Amino acid sequence: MTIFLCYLQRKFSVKPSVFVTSKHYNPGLKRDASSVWLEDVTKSSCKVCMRELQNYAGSHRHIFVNWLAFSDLPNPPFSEHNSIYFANDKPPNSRHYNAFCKEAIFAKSYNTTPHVFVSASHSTKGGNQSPVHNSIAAWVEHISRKGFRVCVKELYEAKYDPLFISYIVLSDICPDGWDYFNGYCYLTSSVCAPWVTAVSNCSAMNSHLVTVHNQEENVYIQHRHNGERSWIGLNDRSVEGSFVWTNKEIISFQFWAPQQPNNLKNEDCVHALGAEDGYTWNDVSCDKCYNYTCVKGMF
Ligand SMILES: [Ca+2]
Ligand SMILES: [Ca+2]
Ligand SMILES: [Ca+2]
Repeated sequence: MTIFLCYLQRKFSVKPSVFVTSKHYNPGLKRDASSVWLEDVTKSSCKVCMRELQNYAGSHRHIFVNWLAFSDLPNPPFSEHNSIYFANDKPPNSRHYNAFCKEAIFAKSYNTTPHVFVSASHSTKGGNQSPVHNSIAAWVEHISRKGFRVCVKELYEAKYDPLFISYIVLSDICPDGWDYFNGYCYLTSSVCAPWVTAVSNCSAMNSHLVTVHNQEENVYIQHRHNGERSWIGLNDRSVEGSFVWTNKEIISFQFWAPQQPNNLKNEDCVHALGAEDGYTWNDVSCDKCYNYTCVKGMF
């Protein structure tokens, strides 16, 4: 029985979600088997417990525990998290091979089956057993696009305490065909279109013609067009000389080419010029045909 204390680096304002895995740095030991779980998670600390499941075969060194604690969901990469209460007040069902199992429904709908991670969290309060009596194993069965089944088993003693299983869901961050960059999903057109068509094509896909927040995004978007010119969401169609983004965001970043915008013969839409022109922008006629990139928030 090993207990690690995980001292959280800061005190959380609420009890965090904690996930643990163990890693044995001596590969190829055929008899290795262990269960890993959490005890007494609080706002500032927790205990990670591990039990060796096989007969004692010498002292096992070089076991490392990786743990992750958070209160706000880090998205990406995770799309949702929650915890499931297991009262465990009756003996487990033999139909479930003496495990306790529950069905969980995802809060979101997924286009493809996501990945699910679980960790069991036990408390020693309220007459529950102390860690030395426990060996709690939790696992996932039958993941679908709608939900999953999660099971838990006490491997060491016949007493079953209440506990929580925390879970975290990892899914594709962007829809099929869209690429992730720095918090957004991007799709680049395969054919050119006039600016207004580009705007409506993006909006038909629940996205908008790109808004450029900074130089990093400016370069990224233009690289998607292999150095060719491409539409961006900036325009002065409503009020001459007053440039706005199609999604109405107010952004201080602009990257005009020298002497631009010049509104030559009433140019009201903006394209990016590509690497050869230092990723700068120019106002042109909205009727010109350029490829474009749409952007949307993550799944
Ligand atoms: Ca004008
Ligand atoms: Ca203009
Ligand atoms: Ca111009």
